[in-house]
Amino acid sequence: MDNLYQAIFKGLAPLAKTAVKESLDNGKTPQDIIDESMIPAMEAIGQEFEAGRVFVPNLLLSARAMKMALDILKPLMLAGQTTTVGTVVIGTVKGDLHDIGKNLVASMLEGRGFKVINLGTDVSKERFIEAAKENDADIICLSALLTTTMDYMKEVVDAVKADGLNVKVMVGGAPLNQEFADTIGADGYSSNANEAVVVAKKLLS
Ligand code: B12
Repeated sequence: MDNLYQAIFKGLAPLAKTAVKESLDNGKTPQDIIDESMIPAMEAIGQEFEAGRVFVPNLLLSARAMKMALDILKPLMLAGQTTTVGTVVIGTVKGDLHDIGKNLVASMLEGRGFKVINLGTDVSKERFIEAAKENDADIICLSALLTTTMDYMKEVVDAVKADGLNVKVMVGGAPLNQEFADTIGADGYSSNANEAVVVAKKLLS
């Protein structure tokens, strides 16, 4: 439990900024920092919330600290990139405001050479399709964290098929699994941001 883990867990954004720089100075890569400190801290605060020991404001503070830290790492992950592997449109589906995991997936994809159009949260099927067309996207990535919003993913998949759009759809988010992804007719699924890159590359090949 290093300083960055503590800062995100406690929702202390200024401390998170200092701690992320400290970790970089200590020779850690952005990937190590995300995997070893940031994701575990978010998981831990999530467990505290589920156990009723912390509340929504604590989650918001942790989410803010997480975003601040990620904002510092993002340019470093993009440094030196010249070619684009493919284009991805990503968003959290309609009705859902969770964006931490989705932003991590977006950053990982960007960091590995994808052009990423991040539509944010509460995104409708029409907006996904419109953005995919506008940007000639190869993949649409859908995120959902609520059992009440994950079903909307099927609506997006169906709308993409009905439109005849030549684009793959990849889904993810804590309540999902491969079986759900198969059931709704998604082309790809991953339970985490690192594997999302592997799956996305496979979908393009
Ligand atoms: C932080 C949080 C919030 C924050 C969100 C802040 C933000 N900017 O995102 C706030 C406080 C706003 C919030 C609000 C709510 N939340 Co909330 N929240 C969480 C919490 C604690 C953590 C989520 C998180 O960020 N995890 C960390 C990230 C890194 O993990 P992740 O999102 O799973 O993403 C990873 C993978 O899933 C995957 N992935 C994610 N997206 C994608 C997409 C693709 C394409 C791929 C391939 C992979 C992928 O890769 C990511 C990185 O590895 C979870 C509990 C939990 N343990 O998950 C509850 C949780 C999701 N929330 C819950 C609830 C109920 C709510 C509220 C309804 C609460 C309320 N009463 O108001 C509202 C809903 C608001 C809305 N309309 O969306 C429930 C959902 C229960 C359910 N069955 O649906 C949970 C599970 C908590 C609980 N047990 O009660 N929440």
